[in-house]
Amino acid sequence: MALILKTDIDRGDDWQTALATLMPELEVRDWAAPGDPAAIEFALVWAPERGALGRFPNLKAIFSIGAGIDHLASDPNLPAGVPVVRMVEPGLSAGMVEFVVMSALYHHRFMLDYAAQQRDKAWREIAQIPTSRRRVGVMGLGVLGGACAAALPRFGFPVAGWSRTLKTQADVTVFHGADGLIPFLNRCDILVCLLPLTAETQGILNADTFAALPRGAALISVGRGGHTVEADLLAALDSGQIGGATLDVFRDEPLPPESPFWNHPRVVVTPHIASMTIAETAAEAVIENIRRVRAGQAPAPIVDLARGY
Ligand code: NDP
Ligand code: OXD
Repeated sequence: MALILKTDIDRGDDWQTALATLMPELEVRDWAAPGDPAAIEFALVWAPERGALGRFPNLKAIFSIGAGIDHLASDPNLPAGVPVVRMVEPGLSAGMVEFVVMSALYHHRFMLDYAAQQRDKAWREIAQIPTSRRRVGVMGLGVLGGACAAALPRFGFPVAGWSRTLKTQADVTVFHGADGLIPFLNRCDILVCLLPLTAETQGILNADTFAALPRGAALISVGRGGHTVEADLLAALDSGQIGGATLDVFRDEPLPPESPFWNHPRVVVTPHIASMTIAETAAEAVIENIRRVRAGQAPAPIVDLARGY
């Protein structure tokens, strides 16, 4: 029984160790040295080259190393009939909650203004407002968005969420579908995007969306770069319609040196690190799924490739 592993960051050893600890009989092969392709039953991958998974004729499941599966769904030659399983693991959720709460507090406490004041050596107090008057909205109430929407009320923020289908969640005002979008946006002083990238969500952070937010709202973009129409965001930042943004994901990654976001005074740029899969905890989810498949059960959660998430 062999698994082929492709990570994009230098985490190969973490995975090898974590998988070997839980299932010593699983042979983990490196992407660059797959050996006999017919022996590979499982793939654990991040951003494989298009068509490359087709090399393995006996694949029983494809595990995405990340929660997002757009890196797989965009492959027109993905092996047919092989379930694609997205990553749900506690380390990834915990990291995203940390990042989103930190970023919401950063904008709430005017830290962009204080960073500018520090550069100018200006000692000036900005009147503080309570979190109860700063409304946060989370686009996407799935595993990660739902966890963030659950954490934010603990700081006193009134929280709303928007999803494709109707959800219920304690302490969260819920909106859904196309009809729910504008009413949702109208009450977001801080907007968090944690949608998957699909045909429907591509370009969803655009001029119309920004115009529906209260003036001066902050954006925390942690889903995918393809959600944002970057020219529209720059225009909204420059006009003050968007007061500040934390951008972790971009259309082109790494963000090119010439991007205006790097030096924009109202933008915090991070290199797609809002949350990272932790091999130690994620290996448990992968091994549990391998056990399920070997027992004749379906792995979970399987992605609906037609829907895109
Ligand atoms: P889930 O699949 O659990 O949740 C997706 C949510 O988005 C669901 O609530 C879904 O609605 C909603 N949604 C999907 N399409 C639409 C639509 N057209 N309109 C409204 N709502 C929609 O995903 P996760 O929470 O696990 O992950 C979300 C994304 O976060 C990933 O796809 C990835 O792109 C990104 N990510 C970014 C990271 C980073 O470091 N920056 C790290 C990890 C993930 P419904 O509930 O009705 O199905
Ligand atoms: C993910 C990511 O999808 O890291 O998990 O972006």
